[in-house]
Amino acid sequence: MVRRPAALTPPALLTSLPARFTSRLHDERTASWLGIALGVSVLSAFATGLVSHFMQHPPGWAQWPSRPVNLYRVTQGVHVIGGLAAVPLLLAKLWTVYPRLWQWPPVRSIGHAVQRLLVFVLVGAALFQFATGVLNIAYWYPFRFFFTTAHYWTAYILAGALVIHVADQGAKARRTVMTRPQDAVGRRWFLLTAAAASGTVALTTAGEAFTPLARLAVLAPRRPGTGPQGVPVNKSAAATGVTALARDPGWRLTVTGRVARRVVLSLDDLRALPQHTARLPIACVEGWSVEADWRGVRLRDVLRLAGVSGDARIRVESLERQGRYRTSRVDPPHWRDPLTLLALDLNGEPLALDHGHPCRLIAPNRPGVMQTKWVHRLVVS
Ligand SMILES: Nc1nc2c(c(=O)[nH]1)N[C@H]1C(S)=C(S)[C@@H](COP(=O)(O)O)O[C@H]1N2
Ligand SMILES: [Mo]
Repeated sequence: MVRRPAALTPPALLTSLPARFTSRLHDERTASWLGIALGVSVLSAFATGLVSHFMQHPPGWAQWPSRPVNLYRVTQGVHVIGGLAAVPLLLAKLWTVYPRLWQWPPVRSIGHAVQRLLVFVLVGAALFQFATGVLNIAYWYPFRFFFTTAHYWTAYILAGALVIHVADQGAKARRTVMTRPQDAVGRRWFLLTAAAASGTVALTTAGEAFTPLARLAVLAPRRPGTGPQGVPVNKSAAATGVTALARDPGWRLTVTGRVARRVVLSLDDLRALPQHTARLPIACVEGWSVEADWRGVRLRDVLRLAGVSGDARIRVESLERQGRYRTSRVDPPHWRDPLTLLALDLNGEPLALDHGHPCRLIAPNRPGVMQTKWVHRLVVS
């Protein structure tokens, strides 16, 4: 049995507080409904986030399939748009439960202390994920750590804390929502408002991935129809410092490494090879995606010229001298796919400089960061 220390009396401010939390919405039922909605959104953000992480950093032994073509577009759309839509739900939930912050005595037992600590970890991790996700979409990095790494590892903390929280509170929440509610009207309005706020966020960002809604996507910095050739640009040629090299008529594409023959091709050589068209999306990790008509040479045709065999792994290198996304790895399912192109044209015109002129990689079911622009070398291993 835990004995409550008799000497511990609450400060005057705290004794007066409960009287101020007069709203009946600070109740179990509201908290439970919001908790269930949040649990579902956080877990789907976690699952789709893992897909994105392991597509970009596949372990050596694993290879992703190149189909379905739009898989990554969908998982990343769910991740970003669903994550953003969960923000109003989290704010509503925090408002509902915040009076508990001042409960007295602050800890009743070791179990209670652990439980409270866990809630702080849960809330802290959730706020961190939402804040860093939003800042990353805005390209604003006021922090010293690297976004991707921090967002990835915090996801495990958040998911772990959530699983324990559900194990601890899930049954109670379920019981609460199953019982017949009393005084339901105010609560229903509050929950509907939270749902409407969440729906509004979804509606004003979904157009970044779902083209028919593009005009509504006022909250999305990048959306279909913006940018040269109707496709947004994340990193321009000027920003990466490749302009002069990309415009140089002496540009050549080299295939090297574990090849039967080293191959060197000019832009005219590439245009002289069989040209193919593919309608494929660029699907950025930030959630925006756009479908476009790409035309160019099949990657597998170029590799065949160099006598590359079936299980080879390709590193595509851009003209960029530095930068995290100057190279990308292409595994057999992707380079053998007839839809994987070294694109020379976009939407019926030669590639704009900012889209990767003279030549860029475009492949199905692949994160945007791995659709390397300004390609100049294929290294086979
Ligand atoms: N060389 C190079 N390729 C790159 C990038 C880059 O920074 N450098 N950015 C990538 C990212 S994050 C995306 S989303 C796509 C965007 O292609 P787009 O600008 O043609 O729309 O290009 C990818 N290719
Ligand atoms: Mo991207």
